[in-house]
Amino acid sequence: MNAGIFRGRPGGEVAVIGLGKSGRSVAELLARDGHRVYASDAGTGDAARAAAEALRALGVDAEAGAHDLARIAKAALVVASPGVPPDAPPLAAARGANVAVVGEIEVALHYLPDLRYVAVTGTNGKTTTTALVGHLLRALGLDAVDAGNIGTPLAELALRERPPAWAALELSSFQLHDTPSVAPTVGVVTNLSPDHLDRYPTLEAYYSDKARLFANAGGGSRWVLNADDPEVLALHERIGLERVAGERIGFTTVNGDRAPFGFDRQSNALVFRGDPFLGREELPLLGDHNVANALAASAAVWAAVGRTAADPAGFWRTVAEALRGFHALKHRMEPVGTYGGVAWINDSKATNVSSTLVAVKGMTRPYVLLLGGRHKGEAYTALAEPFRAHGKVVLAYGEAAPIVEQDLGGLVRVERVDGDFAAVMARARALTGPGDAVLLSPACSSFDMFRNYEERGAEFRRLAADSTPQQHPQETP
Ligand code: UMA
Repeated sequence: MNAGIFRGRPGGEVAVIGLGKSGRSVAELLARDGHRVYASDAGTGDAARAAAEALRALGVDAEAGAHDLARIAKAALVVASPGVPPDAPPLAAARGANVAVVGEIEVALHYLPDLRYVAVTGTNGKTTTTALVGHLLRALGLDAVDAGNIGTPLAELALRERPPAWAALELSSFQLHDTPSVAPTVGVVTNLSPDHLDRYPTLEAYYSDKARLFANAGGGSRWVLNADDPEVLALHERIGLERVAGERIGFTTVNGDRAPFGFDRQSNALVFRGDPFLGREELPLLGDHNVANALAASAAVWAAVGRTAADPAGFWRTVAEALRGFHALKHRMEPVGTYGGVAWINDSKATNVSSTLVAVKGMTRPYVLLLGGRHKGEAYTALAEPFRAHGKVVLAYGEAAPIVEQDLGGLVRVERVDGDFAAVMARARALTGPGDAVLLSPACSSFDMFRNYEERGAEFRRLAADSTPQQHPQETP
């Protein structure tokens, strides 16, 4: 039995809070190692019940529909799922009883002592950057898997008979909050802007969690940082560090003098120390933000393995070839089809205002913007000016509709749709014609209408196609 994570209270029970993906994997991992595990989820739905049943079959004492707070207060260790807010009753009970609380990633890292990993955090672009890093590592011949916030819990890798040697690990601020041992081979910060203000009391608190990436920086650490973002460059100060130990490697899309990895607009190429390694038009991703993501990922794999490559020219050839073959991810500016001349674009992953800003700035044809869902605390006003360039109408929907209307109503044309998501889609269809687009880039979470952003994106895709069954999707321009 592996007792190291128990910080002086070995022998007791481990309480796992939440039976989503991470809770399920980590409960299984701990039980397999011989620990007594009590896993609970407040949810009463089918998913929570099924998860509890599956875990019971593995010897975990699992329950759906309630948390036994007294039992949690007596645990040796509490493992929190990232979606459980710190002030939720089970975590408050643990803290009140001085029980250590860690996240699933912390436990998984403990069981993966030999894992080398590139940890990617930031407000936007971290999923695409993580996918790019994993794709590049594999192209370079390494045994690498994408994990963390991108979708596969790290604990799931620890459960494998043969865990991978490398991981491209996306870390959200929620995950960083509870991962005191984080010590990546290479750490990446893509950019920073306000997000999750529904969960964090202040922006400072959100940035401080991001800064925990640097908590165990040492002489051998390597940090890939967005040199165009002053918040990123000063992030370490949020946890009281004057400087971060290790090497800092910058990337820039603005000014090549700032950093070794850059976008040279004159030659329209991605460059390393002035030498081009990929033409911009060869990167099959839209928007400058994706140039930044590709630079960040290239810098990360250079820092991880490229700098010591026996054949540097071969390294850059492989990186370029892999970048050329990368495909856009689902729910991120994903064209789902053109029906009756209207292009439908799924950017359901845009769950904050800065992410929607990126999408709006990337639009080049007239469009209707679907904006709404569960409000996360940010104002929507910043969207007005870029929206005016090509936007026709903002359709405000879901719980956030009145706030969207209030913020944008006087600035651009806003229409409120009070019905369900099908009603929103029907209204978008009525307002568009050949040559137009419908953009779902909601700047809100999906939880008022859907289980998650993936379900929202899938419904968008389905309804877009469903509306015009007589027509077939064509390539989106
Ligand atoms: N719950 C309780 N008690 C509470 C509160 C919640 O039992 O008091 C339960 C809920 O009923 C639910 C579970 O806890 O069943 C919540 O689990 P979770 O939301 O942590 O879900 P997982 O399936 O474990 O997914 C998590 C990440 N989710 C969140 O951070 C919200 C996934 O990121 C991640 O892919 C997965 O772990 C694997 O690492 C998703 C996400 O939305 C994509 N991330 C946010 C984002 O990108 O903005 C941060």
